[in-house]
Amino acid sequence: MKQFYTLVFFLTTSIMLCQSNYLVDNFDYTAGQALTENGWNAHSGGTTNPVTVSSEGLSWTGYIGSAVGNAALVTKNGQDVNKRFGADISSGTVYASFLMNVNAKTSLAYFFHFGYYLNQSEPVLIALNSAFRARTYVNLGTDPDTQFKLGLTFNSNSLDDGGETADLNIGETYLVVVKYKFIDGVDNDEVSLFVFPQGATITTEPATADLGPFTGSAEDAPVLQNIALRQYNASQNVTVDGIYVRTEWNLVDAGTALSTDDFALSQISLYPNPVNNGTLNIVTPTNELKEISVFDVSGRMVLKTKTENNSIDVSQLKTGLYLLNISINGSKKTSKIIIN
Ligand SMILES: [Ca+2]
Ligand SMILES: [Ca+2]
Repeated sequence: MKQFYTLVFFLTTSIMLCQSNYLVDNFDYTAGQALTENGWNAHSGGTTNPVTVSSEGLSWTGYIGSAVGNAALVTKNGQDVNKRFGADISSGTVYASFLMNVNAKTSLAYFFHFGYYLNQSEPVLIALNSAFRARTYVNLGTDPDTQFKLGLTFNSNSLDDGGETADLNIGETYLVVVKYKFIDGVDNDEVSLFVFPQGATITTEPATADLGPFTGSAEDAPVLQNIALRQYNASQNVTVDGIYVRTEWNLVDAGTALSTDDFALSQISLYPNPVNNGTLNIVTPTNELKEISVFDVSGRMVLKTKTENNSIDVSQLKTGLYLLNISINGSKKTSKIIIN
C-alpha cells in the first residue's frame, strides 16, 4: 500500500509541475499604460510608440485566457517588448497560446516570437539575442480589407522558409497556439502553429498543425527564455490577449503560476551522483533551505532531513538506487540518486 501511495505521490508531483504556467498574461492592467510598466521589457525601439494596454480584452469561450482584464495593442511601428518565463525551457515542447484580433488591413509583419537573452545565465532583460524563433506573421488576405492570413517561420524574415494559413477574418477573435519542439540532434527542432475560430474543439492537440512543422535554416534555440511582441509597420493593427506558455497542451485548465521556488527547483544540481563519500550536495542558485525525503525502490521512506550548507548526510544509506523528493516551501521535485 505504501508503494501505491508513493507512486501516486510522485505522479501527482510530476503532473503538478507539468501544468505549471511558465508565463501568463491576461493584461489585467490599467488601459493606456505601457506594457513596460507591467513586467515587460523593451528590447528594441526604445520608448517610441510603446506597446500599450487596450481598454477592452478579447474573449474566446472555453479558453483559459478569455475575458480577463484588457489586452495588448501591437498596433504600430516602434517599440518591441519581451517577457521572461518563470523558468528556462531547453527540452520537450513549448506551447504559447494567445487570443488575437486583426483590427484592420495589416501588411506583412511578424508580431510574435520566442526568444532568449544575449546572456542566458544572467540575463539583461532588454538585451535579446536576435535569433528569434517561431516568427509569427500577419499578412494581407485575398480581400485585404476584410481578410488576413497568419504566417510562421522557424527563424526567417521571409515567409519562403515557412508558410501561410488560408484566409481569416479581420475583426474576428482567434485562438492561436505557437509550438516549439526541442528534438534531440543538431538543427532539427520544429515550429508549428494552430489557429482556432470560436467554437472549435481545443481539448486535445490536433494531429496536424495548420502550419508546420518547419525546421528552417538556422540553428536550434539553445534555450527558450521569453516571448516577444513586435511592432514593425505603421499599418500593423493586431490586438493580443490571454497569453499562456506551458510545456503541455492544455488550453482549458488555468493551472498555477510557476513560483520562484519552482524556478529554483528547475535549476537544482545534485552531485556527486552516484554518491561515493556519504555526502550529497543539493545546490540551488539562491541557496534556500530544502526539505529532503529519500525513498528506497520499494517506496519506503528511509531518510527525512533538511539541507545544511546545501548538502545532506546519506552515509547511513545502503548501496543502491533511491528516489529523492526535494521540497522548497511546498514546491517539489523528484530526482533519482545512486549510493555507491
Ligand atoms: Ca485580457
Ligand atoms: Ca535539436
